[in-house]
Amino acid sequence: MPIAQAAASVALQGFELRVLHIPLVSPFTTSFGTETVREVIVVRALTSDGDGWGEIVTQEAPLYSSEYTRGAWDVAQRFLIPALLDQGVVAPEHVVDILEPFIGHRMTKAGLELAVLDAALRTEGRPLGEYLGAIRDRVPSGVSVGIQRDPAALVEVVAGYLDAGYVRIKIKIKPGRDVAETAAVRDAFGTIPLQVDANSAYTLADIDTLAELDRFDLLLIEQPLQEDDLLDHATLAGRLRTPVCLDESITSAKAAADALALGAASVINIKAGRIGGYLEAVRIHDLCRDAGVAVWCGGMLETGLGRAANAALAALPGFTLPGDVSASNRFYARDIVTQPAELVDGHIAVPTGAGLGVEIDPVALEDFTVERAEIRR
Ligand code: NPG
Repeated sequence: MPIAQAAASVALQGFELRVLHIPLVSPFTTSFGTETVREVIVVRALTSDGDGWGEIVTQEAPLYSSEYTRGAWDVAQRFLIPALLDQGVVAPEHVVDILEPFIGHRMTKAGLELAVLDAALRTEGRPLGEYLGAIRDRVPSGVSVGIQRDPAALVEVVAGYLDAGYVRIKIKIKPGRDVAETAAVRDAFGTIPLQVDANSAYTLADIDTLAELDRFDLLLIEQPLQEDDLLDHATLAGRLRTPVCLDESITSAKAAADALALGAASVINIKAGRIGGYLEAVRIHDLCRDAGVAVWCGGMLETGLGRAANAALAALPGFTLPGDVSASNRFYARDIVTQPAELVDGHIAVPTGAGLGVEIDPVALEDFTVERAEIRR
């Protein structure tokens, strides 16, 4: 179901970029490191009809992928924003074509596209969910749980999220912190919907360990091997009963089609940042739906801006598994929007207002800003 009706064009006057440092409520540990503060770039598109907001989900260091905040900060100001401002009047659907000559930098492109899209949809009074093709007004909410001190501590943290109402648990794993952790959660909570995420931490030499996870009836194992290990993922998928889901490897709709054709994955995690925007996300959704492949919406510790957009995306019909679309307070004591996402009955509401459907809290935005730049036509 491609975008039914294109959005209005906007007359771009400039962009404001801000690097924010937002403290996390608790440290978040993955196979590639521990975060205690979320560093993120907030984008404001300045147009003749009003502002639009987006977010660039890079992290401080290139540990999840090759992108990182200072690289995004540079490429946005040096190349991507000037290319958009050169055009003057821009339709959101053309942002990707205008930026296409610049290789990679998908998270930065996604943040810029979202800001232009938000500005256009706000002008029209049209909600993002409606524009993308959402069919639900709320989405089931899963939570991603970082690596803890030991299995007992993990069980305690998971218990808290289950009490809060999260409908699916994902635990982060890495070599040596996998089978015992998964067993502890299964033993403690029985048949809850459970999946694991390795963030590329294994190789095919670990196949026997990964096969041990088969006995836990997981929904899926996410990104066990490296980003460019498509063939190895296909080999692994042939040896596991647990469905293999790809995240880091899926950098575009083309990459998704290739992964499916190779048998490297049977489930796809869709993150708009990783693939260059919400419009590319719809393309992956559509091709997976046509192929009968389940997708779910990943998360990148988004602020209330990206969280609102993710809820809208996850409301499309092909998102048949709960996503990492959790409440704002899973990560933040204070968000930068006035209506942070809340968990109600295990779900997150899809915003109904125009564009992203959330408003910036200007005081919070200012308080978290560590650097600001403005680029005008
Ligand atoms: O709920 O926003 C969330 C976080 C979900 O675990 C999560 N994200 O590998 O999927 C991931 C991981 C991540 C977060 C990766 C930030 C990179 C940056």
